[in-house]
Amino acid sequence: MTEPSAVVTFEIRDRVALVGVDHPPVNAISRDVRAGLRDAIARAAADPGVDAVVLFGVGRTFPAGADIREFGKPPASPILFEVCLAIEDGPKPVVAAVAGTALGGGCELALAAHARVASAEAKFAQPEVNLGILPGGGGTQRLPRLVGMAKAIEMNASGKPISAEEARALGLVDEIAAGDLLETAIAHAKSLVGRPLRRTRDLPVPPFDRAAAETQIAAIDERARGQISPGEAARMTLRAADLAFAEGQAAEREVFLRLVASDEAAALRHVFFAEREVAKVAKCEGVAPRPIVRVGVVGAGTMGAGIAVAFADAGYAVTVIETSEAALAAGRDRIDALWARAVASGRLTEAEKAAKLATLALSTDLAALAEADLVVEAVFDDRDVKRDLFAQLADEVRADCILATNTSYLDPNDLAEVVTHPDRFVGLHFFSPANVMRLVEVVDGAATSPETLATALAVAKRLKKLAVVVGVCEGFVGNRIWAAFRRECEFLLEDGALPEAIDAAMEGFGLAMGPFAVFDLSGLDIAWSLRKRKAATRDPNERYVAIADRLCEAGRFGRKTGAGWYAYPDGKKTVDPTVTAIVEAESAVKGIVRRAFSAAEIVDRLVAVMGREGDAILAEGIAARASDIDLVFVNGYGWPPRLGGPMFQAAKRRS
Ligand code: 3H9
Repeated sequence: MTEPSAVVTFEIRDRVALVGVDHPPVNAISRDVRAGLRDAIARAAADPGVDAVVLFGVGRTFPAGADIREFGKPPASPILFEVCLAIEDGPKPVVAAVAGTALGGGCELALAAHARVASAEAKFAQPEVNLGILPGGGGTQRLPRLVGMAKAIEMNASGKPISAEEARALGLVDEIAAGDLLETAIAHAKSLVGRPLRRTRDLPVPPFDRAAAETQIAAIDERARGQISPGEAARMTLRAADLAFAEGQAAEREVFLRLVASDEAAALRHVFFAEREVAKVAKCEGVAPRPIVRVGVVGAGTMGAGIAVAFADAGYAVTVIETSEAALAAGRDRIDALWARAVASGRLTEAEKAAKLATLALSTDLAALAEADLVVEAVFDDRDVKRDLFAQLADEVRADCILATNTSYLDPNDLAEVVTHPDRFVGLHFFSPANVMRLVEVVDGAATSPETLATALAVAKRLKKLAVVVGVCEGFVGNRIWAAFRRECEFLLEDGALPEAIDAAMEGFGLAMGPFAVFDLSGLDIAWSLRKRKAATRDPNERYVAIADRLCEAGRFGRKTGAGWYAYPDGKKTVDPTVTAIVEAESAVKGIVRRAFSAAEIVDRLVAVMGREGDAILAEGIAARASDIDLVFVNGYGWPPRLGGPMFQAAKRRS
């Protein structure tokens, strides 16, 4: 027997050994936890004063999974499935007492116990697929034996949690504790003493419809859009029906080791830790956010309506301001339409929608914001319009009200000049549709106080958004890198690639839609008018590609005009020889000899340019970390998490 573990507690109460995992903050199952559990189980088995074991998590949660920081390093003994087997094989009943979140390896520990008692608010999930892997502690083989094949495939492939109540209905939980969880688990454990142990691995997989399971798996592959782990998790779960447990366990281990070493898993781990890091903002350390209850949204166009819905959905009291009754009515209709969509998809009932609309305050008078704690401006992206508005707002709102701009391209420091308290001024750059897109760039202006920034971050969290703090520069992080990317796409065009080849390369790389298809979807006219506005001040030595201008001059503004980088006969995207001719003619005008580009070359060039722009952003202090930039693209620009983001990809290519 080794020394008592620092991360696994052991106590005997009333002839029951209480084995607690004590590894804050989430009791992740590190090597020391695994060794501690193995030793504690052996100690309980050997002690004649112990009849049964209760396994629990010290503090707020049952283990929330294997320790992700160990992935990517050589496996350290004992490995999780050995610990699970030690629990299951032991001579004395082991009951898992589950509070909080039994996730991943934590759920697998519970599956290996002889019974499970949960608190009412406990949750169970196998979220390994979100990290590009599959359950590696026997979860693919034990779960179907307890909950049936269809549900086990769903849980292992989706990673979605189920409640304690659902777990009880499925047979995953034996008892929900009405009172104290540990006391209930102790009583449950005592009730099992002297009875044959119910070992999950010895249970047969309940009969199921194999054809339905295969259809389910095909749908999982389809939805995964190139991510391999969900399909792998589903298929390995299905094999539980065909293999003896030990064989299934060995097969699961083999796939686990392959997946954990994959590019997909490395990228998804990067995103996981990036999401934890992004919340750490040095300027706000130890700073308490202000309480925010009443929120004003000025402007109820597409952005403003989405922003108002996002705030109302998060429970804020929202007042929407427009310039006229007609504009207000149109804004209200837009908001109504967004909630109607939620009703159509079953996320909201008609009654809930009506209640939300009823609580929304609408006004054409800025004085209606006199008591607002926060006002978000989402009016036309024009400097004079916004400065006028903020100057007026500053007179109407309380002196402690936070003012936020949703500008995409204007300089927030310039806008802040007109307000009386620039320390209460911040950028909240939402992405469209604002009630759906997870990203918000929180723009930390020159005068923004730590308290204002901390409040903006707390608000974003309550909106369930992913907030990335950025500094002031044109386009902030996302649009600035996107502009560099767009420029490089156009250089490629002029140098010899065609739009469809660039799109195919980027889709092959993993983006859901190639850049030119995206340009067509969002429309080419706004960028065109921006280019025209800047034409007079453009550096004549700067390389300028006029192909997009030629398309716009021909009235090709993208999908909305039926033609752009592609033609859309009957709405179907089609390569258009007219575009090919325009592209080739522009190369000829510049005397460029067009050459062929391989898909790999296109991807490398585009990723490299994003990486370089990102490096410049980091050097200027506009973003705090490369991983923050990656989150901008994963959450605001449709980059699949399995690619890790442009900075991750650029670094990978450099190494
Ligand atoms: C697995 O189990 C594989 C097995 O099947 C097979 C193995 C062979 N490991 O999110 P938070 C850290 S795969 C290490 O802000 P919350 C996190 O980095 C795993 N560290 O808290 C952060 O650290 P810091 C399957 C972890 O309350 C701190 O804990 N499990 C782990 O908002 C707080 O995290 C999962 O995928 C971990 N497993 O949410 C669950 N988990 O303070 C992943 C967290 O230094 N975890 N940390 O930045 C979660 O989903 C959330 O963290 C959780 C808590 C819901 C638990």
